[in-house]
Amino acid sequence: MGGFIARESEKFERFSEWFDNVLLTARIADNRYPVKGFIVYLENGWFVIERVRRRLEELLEEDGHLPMYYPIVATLENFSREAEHIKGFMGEVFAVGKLRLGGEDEAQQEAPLILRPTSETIMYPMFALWITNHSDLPLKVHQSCAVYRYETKATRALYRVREIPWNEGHTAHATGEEAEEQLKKAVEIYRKVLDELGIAYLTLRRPDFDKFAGAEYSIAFDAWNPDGKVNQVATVHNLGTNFSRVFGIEFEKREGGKGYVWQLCYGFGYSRVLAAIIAQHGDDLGPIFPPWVAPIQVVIVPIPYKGREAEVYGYAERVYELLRGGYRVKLDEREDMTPGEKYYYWERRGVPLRVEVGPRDVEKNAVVLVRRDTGEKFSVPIERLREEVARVLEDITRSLAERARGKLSEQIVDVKSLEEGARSIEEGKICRVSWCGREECALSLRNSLGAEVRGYRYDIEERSDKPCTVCGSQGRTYLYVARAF
Ligand code: PR8
Repeated sequence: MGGFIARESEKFERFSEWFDNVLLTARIADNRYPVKGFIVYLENGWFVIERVRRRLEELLEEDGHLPMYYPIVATLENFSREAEHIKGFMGEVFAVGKLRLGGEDEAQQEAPLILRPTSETIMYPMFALWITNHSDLPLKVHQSCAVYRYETKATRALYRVREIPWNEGHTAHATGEEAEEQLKKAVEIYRKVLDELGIAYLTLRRPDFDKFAGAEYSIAFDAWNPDGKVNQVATVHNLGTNFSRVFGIEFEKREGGKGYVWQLCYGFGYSRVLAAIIAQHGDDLGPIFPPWVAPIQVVIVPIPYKGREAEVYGYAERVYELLRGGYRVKLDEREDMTPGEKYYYWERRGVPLRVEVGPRDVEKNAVVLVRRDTGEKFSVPIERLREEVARVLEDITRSLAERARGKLSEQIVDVKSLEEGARSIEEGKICRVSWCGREECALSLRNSLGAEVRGYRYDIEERSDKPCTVCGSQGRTYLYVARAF
């Protein structure tokens, strides 16, 4: 039986309204909390984040990262030790201290603490205590927590928040080469999770003027968004010995003598990944959750005809029992709603698969499966139910990913001139621009196109044989330029 092509014009034409609406109706998040940049994660949004968190942590731990938890506060003194780091973050730090009550002696006030905007300066003094010998290396730790940034750019639910739920990984190595090897593994782990979610993204090496504060260089995952603004969902930074020198993380080398450790840090933004899932896979009805993270994977809707209610409900129970052990399944037996209202209700909550059971299905010993992503409907004999559900859910995962990748390549355009680039940015495109490799040309692109230079490809080597779009000299590679959240 046929289906329909999912309609998704809303998110491309009116992204903000569409997104805000979806967050509430699908019970993902509520943005009305009265402190700017802080939101409430509702049951479905938090469920998805939890699933993603567990998968990411599993992969990190398989790779030898130790789970730890560090304090949420640091002294200003520690935070200020790495010069570039503090320069990059100082404008975004929340300070905390004892609430001053009337009449209290001001002289007794302690120096304010800072709320972690990221944890390098909290973890690394401890690393210095733990690492003394080459046998203590590598050290790899991770934690899922929230960090706090007093963002000055416009805040936006999930995309740019001031309380940021993330996972951060931090590693220390004996040599620069070992750190480089680990960097590739970290990129691989992030790629795996994003790929399993069917999110389509570019893996870019950021230009030097946009690297993480205190890093040698930064790799970023930029996911596409329907409005054309890219969404940086994760980053991996090579810190070199910049932090180990100021925090004194020194060790006895195997070959004798002392050395500073080589470090990496990487962060995976859970709220932005959730935003990417919603924005890339969703349609006019709402979100479509990839089955492995969906709060409800299968919903069963009975279609009770007059006089045959007991028969249909009994059969629906049987279907429920068959699926219950293997899936997150919901049997919707509400009596005050029609089947049609129930379809709409669960579609808007992103449930990837619906099972319909009516009197005819009871007679045939079958059920009807309906895919949320394509609307495709088909009848399945009950004895093949479990394997068909598995097959269809897998196919939904695959097809969401494929569709998202297709959109990414549609969004990227090759531009030959600055005027064409500026126009394309206005149309919500990601521009690919031939570049000579000089920083001043990259900076000039930012101004001419009115967008951000996101960097060049890290996953593949892209050689340009065209002239640099800015200065006309021989191009070396391509830069990706886009607006960003
Ligand atoms: C680091 N240190 O800090 P990063 N709203 C939502 N997500 C955000 C926001 C925000 N305001 N700011 C950042 N993120 C390094 C690596 C330890 C971990 C998310 O790196 O500053 C983004 O997905 O690049 C970003 O890629 C990630 O946190 C890491 O932040």
